[in-house]
Amino acid sequence: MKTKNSQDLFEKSKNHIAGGVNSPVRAFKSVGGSPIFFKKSRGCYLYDEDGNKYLDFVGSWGPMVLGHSNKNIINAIKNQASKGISFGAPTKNELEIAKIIKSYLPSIEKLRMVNSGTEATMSCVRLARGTTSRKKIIKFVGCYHGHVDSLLVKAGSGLATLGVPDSPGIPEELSELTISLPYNDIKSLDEAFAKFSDDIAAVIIEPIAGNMGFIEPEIEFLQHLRKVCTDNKTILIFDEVMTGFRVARGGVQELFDINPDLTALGKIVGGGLPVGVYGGKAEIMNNISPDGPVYQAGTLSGNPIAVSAGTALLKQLSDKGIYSEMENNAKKFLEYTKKAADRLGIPFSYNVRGGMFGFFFSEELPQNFDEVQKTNIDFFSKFFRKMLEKNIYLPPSAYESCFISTQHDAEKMLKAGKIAELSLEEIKNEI
Ligand code: KE4
Repeated sequence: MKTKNSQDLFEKSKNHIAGGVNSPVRAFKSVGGSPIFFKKSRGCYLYDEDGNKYLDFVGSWGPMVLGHSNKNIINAIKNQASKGISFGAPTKNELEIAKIIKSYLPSIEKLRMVNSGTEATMSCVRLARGTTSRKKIIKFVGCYHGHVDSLLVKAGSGLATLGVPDSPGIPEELSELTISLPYNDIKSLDEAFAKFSDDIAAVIIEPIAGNMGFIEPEIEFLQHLRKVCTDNKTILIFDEVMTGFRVARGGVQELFDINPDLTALGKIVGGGLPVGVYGGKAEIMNNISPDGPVYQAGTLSGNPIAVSAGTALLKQLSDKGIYSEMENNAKKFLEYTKKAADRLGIPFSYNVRGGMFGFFFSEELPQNFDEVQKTNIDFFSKFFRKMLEKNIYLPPSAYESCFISTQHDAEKMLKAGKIAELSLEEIKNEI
């Protein structure tokens, strides 16, 4: 496959943009090779600068749940742009999208729009601390909530110990306020609450984890988490930036019927434009300025064009049947690939919910980050590169999840399974 133009663009970009990319995962560092520069997209396909066409399993990391270049979203963007780009003042567009979001996620009584998932989770953390006058936060190892200082924290040495920075530039004094626990582990959660209960402002979790590969929680773990937060007056934050409108229209909270106190949203809610949202119980959200003392603001928050794109997308989710259809289509790819892997003696496990799925080169599905690290990460990189050569664009990291759209029909997904079989046959001796 010719990718010379992409390679040249990457070399040039590295002289002007940090790492040559505007977000680290795009640089292909964990899978090797040079990143692909795209110039066009349509439906379930991406087109690169060398004229190659790819079946897209990344979907801009989630937003493209209706496929690329959805005509209603493009028309909404054009229509709003012709009237005005940004006013820095309230618009009725923001009222309209707020009502739609609340109708899809009824645990959200009041919300605030921001410009990214990171801003949404960062605001949830500050609001939780401001509301409870407590300082500590619990998160889970392998969950990613954006590049928020308080949440870029590695687990401490033992279980339920104070966190340590996961990046230079974050003071230990701040990281020590975050406790990072193993996902799906009720025992360490109870230990942390026993140790710090009266100072835990919030627990933040990806209610289905998508940033350590696709890891589903045990329902008992999530139910216990809800109970222990209620009992300790700790605010439960569901980070549904990835899972909102993705695994089900109402996210994981609809899927498992468990309501958080606050929810962070992003990705799909902006229709591909920069939008984040946080919201939840009115009694908590009323603490946000200007009505309350907890400060949060944003020049372009609720931007009319971004909100119009998000509204146009959300309005097309009226038929919840698209989620079971996407799940069934994803299974066409996954089951075919699993059968091929079994025939070739390659350990392969997978999981899927709605339009989101993940797979691991391991016999059993991992239940937490430590188990993910024991899967064959190196073989994933080989599989990624082989699939890319055959025009299938997987997420360039074993620690990500795959996202499909309503445009990824059964025929295309079955064809992708056959390409995966060919790919596995060509690299089976490298396992
Ligand atoms: P953004 O600030 O990137 O809009 O959202 C941060 C975020 C928050 N919460 C969850 C659960 C997320 O998955 C994300 C961002 N996801 C990554 C993909 N794993 C975005 C891709 C990237 O960082 O380039």
